[in-house]
Amino acid sequence: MNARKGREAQWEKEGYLAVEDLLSEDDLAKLRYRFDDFARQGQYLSESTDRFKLTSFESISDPSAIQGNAVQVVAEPHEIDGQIMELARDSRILDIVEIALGPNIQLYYSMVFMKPPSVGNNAPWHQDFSFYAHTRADLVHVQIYFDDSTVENGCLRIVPGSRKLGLLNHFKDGVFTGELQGDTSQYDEQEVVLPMKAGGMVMWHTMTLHRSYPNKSTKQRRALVLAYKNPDVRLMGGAWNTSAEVRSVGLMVRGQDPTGQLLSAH
Ligand SMILES: O=C(O)CCC(=O)C(=O)O
Repeated sequence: MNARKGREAQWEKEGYLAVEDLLSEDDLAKLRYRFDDFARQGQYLSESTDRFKLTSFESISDPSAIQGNAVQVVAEPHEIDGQIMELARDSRILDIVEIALGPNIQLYYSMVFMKPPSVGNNAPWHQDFSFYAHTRADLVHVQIYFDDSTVENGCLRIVPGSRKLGLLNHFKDGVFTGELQGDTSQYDEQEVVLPMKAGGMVMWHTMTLHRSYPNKSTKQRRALVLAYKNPDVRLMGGAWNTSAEVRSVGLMVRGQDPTGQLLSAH
């Protein structure tokens, strides 16, 4: 089986792909500088903005840890940085995304995701689709690592094949929690731990169950997250089968939008 066929088979069966050595050391160096810049800009903010999501780390007792606010998320960095925009359109990434979505690919959103040393965030089991229901689950998330992502600094953990479970319950007492509810022990047992070297990428299906632990190491873990979708998949909202439904949102990065929605007037 050639590499592409092997990846297609793994994607179909397991709902994730891990690709090492996607970016070169040069690619990484250019963007690490930019990530440092984002972290510095965050130091001047006293509260989160639409662009910078700060997390307060004051309660952490480890004296070597960051104290006070630190940037955890930079939203839509491709809008403010040409190199990140270029990366979102990079054929090395899109060739992998094409395995999941086919030839027409839309960038849905982007995010710089930082896990500072000793404090980075805990993400319990969840399916990304629970955050943004669409008319079909033809969406993927890509994480590109700018530092080694290790067991110690809170690497990604996924449940292979879980995309086929459909959407599971993330509600408690009628309120959305962003976290899988109920007994999760069967998923704990099935999880695959995915440490990756800087320059590698993981792609997972929007229904694939995943989680990560906080960063317990002294090393930061920075990643660029790119969410892509098939352009004929529509965000649910309004009347789903009429022209009044919510319009497709995003930037075409490969192929065409067969629905014409991005150009249509309604
Ligand atoms: O990489 C992580 O630590 C968690 C990422 C995650 O859960 C997500 O992007 O949905």
